Amino acid sequence: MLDLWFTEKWSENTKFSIKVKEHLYSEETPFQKIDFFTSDEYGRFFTLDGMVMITEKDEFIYHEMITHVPMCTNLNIKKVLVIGGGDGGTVRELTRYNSIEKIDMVEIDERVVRLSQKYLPFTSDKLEDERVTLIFDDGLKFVEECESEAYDLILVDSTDPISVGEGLFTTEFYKNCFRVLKEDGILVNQHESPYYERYANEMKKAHEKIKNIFPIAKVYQFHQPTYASGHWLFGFASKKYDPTLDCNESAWNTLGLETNYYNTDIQRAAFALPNYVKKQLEK
Ligand code: AG3
Repeated sequence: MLDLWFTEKWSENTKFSIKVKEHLYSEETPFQKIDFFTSDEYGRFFTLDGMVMITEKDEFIYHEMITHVPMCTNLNIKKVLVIGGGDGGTVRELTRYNSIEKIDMVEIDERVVRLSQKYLPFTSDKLEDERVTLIFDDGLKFVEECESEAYDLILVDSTDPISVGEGLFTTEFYKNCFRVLKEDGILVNQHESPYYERYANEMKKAHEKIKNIFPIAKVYQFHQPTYASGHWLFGFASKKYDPTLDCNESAWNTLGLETNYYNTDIQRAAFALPNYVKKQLEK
């Protein structure tokens, strides 16, 4: 039998491939193309418009890093807004905090959620938690219509700024996030990658916009083997708390949450950036 490979173009001259055991399902929604696969190396994985969103083997890295960094910075976070995140992995990590009272998840494409509930139980199994409300709507429109100071934390778990993710990388969106956050609110957003030019350009543009709106605007890194170059970033924007100075390391550690990537040494270290990344962000 012929080998079946999933291949994603990382740059004009670079491709990344995963050997596929089975192509489980494929669907074109009004928003995007969704595919689910199984593989020996990465377990189950799913793609949007041909780009890897999560794999069973490495999703813990992304979901722990988007969640625990802001939570350790402010352990009093009670109301959280997740934008995107249809696979449920970000919500899963949030539900581990008993102190969180309310999680609203705004996902534009209901099919991503329903199909993740079917094919990706390891990320979607906490979407049923009673604190979670699912809203199927455009995140840009949602924050525009949302009342001011409604949330302590906003997590933007988006795709790239092409197609459906585009509005979530605009000044208008970031300004509304600022307004919708309480006076000590935090925004963490999917911030692309510094390595290949196409992604680095998006990283620079996003940071430029965010730092003009939030008094504290930083970028932190993590290793995501299945995203272009494996070197990926989140943005940390905040009205009051600095994630390297105000983090509650000992309090977070007494919660006893078991994690596979995140720890409180990484909380500080992730904000230490290589020179070539710093230079790009300063420009
Ligand atoms: N969110 C997508 C991150 C960006 C991936 N980009 C790419 N592969 N080109 C992941 C969703 C996890 N809940």
